[in-house]
Order: sequence, then C-alpha cells, then structure tokens
Amino acid sequence: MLTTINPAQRRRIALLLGAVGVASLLAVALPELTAAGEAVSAAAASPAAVKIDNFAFTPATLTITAGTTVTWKNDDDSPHRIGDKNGTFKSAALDTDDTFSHTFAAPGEYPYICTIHPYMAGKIIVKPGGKTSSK
Ligand SMILES: [Cu+2]
Repeated sequence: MLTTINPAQRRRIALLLGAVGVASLLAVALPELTAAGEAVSAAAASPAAVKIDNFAFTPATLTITAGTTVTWKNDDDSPHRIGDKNGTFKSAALDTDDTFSHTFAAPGEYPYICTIHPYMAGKIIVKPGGKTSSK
C-alpha cells in the first residue's frame, strides 16, 4: 500500500506539474529519458526563478524546458523592469519584493534586459521537452 502514490502525494505532484512543467515529472518518472536530455533534466531540477539583486540577474542565464514558468523577483531597493529584447515579454516596473512571471511555451533563446538599466542583461534558454507524449 505504501509503495503506491497516495492522494496527498498525487496532489503535490500535480502542483509541481503546474509549476515546473510536464517534462520534469517525466524525467523523474522515467529516468531512462534523462540520458537523452542531460542538460534539460539538470535545468528542470533547479527552480525556475531569477533573483534581481544588486543590479544583476541571478542566474544570468537560466535553462528551462518548454512550458516552464519563470518568476523574477526584485530584491533590490531600486525598481527594475524586465524586457525581452525580441519583445516577447515585458514586465511593469517591479518595486522591491515585486515579482513577474512568464511561461515559456516555445523553445529558443530569450535575451532580456532591465529596460530601466539596460546594462543589466540576462537570458532564458528554453529547451524542447514539454511536449513529450505520455508514452
Ligand atoms: Cu533595473
């Protein structure tokens, strides 16, 4: 009985699915798949969060799988405003402790800056994998 997933665990997994994406759950459930996408599984294990602190994005480059939502949080006393160089996403001005989230559906590279302080640069790298079938 205890070897199966109980309802509480299932609910937790469902929440994780929403936050991290299907690909990471598949990577956990089907370890043999991770060999095909080593960088993807490593990225999925890390939180999809970017901290803004001391006028810098940390991590400056974040690699995720398609379907992952990235949340930026401003830990600075100064406002920052995130803008994708290709115009895919942009935030309002983020005051201290404000957050901005964007879900990356399509694989690709998304360089972005703080549009208030353009020398602040970061990049989101989105790998395919969120569209993996259930097989
Ligand atoms: Cu800024």
